[in-house]
Amino acid sequence: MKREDIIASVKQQMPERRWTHTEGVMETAVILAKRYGEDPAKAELAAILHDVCKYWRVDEQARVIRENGLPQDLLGYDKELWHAHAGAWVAEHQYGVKDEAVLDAIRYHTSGRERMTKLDKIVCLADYMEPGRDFPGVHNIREIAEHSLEKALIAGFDGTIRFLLEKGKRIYPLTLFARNGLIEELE
Ligand code: DGI
Ligand code: FE
Ligand code: FE
Ligand code: FE
Repeated sequence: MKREDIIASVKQQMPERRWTHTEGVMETAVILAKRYGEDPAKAELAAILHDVCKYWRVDEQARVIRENGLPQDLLGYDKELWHAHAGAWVAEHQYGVKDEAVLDAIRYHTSGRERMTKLDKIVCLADYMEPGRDFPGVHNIREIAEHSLEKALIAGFDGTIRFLLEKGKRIYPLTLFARNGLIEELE
């Protein structure tokens, strides 16, 4: 599917404020791609589709995971994790995205994963720091992102892990692997 058609279709599946977020992620992902030497077109395509399933009913998201052999363990963790994996499946099968690197960046944009690719890092970080985000610590993440993709993303995951601890929620193991992997890369 063409870029414009994908945009029109994705936009229609979410409330206006979520589309504004998506535009922020697109813009930020392109800036980060140029800054860190990744393909801006891939970063933008992953950004366009990263939250495509975010406003689907949760039972629909769960169905995509159940019926297509996606990791079933996700269903035992927070529902917020589901839209990323379901979204990658939808990007491939409903929007015809073939590029595995783009699909991975969508798939792991929430949890992260061990040994994240540069594209994974860019999309996940853009999601944390796009201009519309306003949570304690976001300014710090934007500043760190001027010089280190890894350090900025660690700061992002640290915030998410703290949030999950405070809420008494489970942490999906990939998030811990992602953070460990990023720290290892800096050593
Ligand atoms: O979809 P967005 O709101 O743009 O952002 P996202 O896809 O990064 O989702 C973030 C939410 O996911 C955040 O509120 C925390 C929640 N979450 C629940 N369990 C986990 C988790 N995030 C991570 N990284 N790891 C988890 O185990
Ligand atoms: Fe998301
Ligand atoms: Fe995220
Ligand atoms: Fe998002």
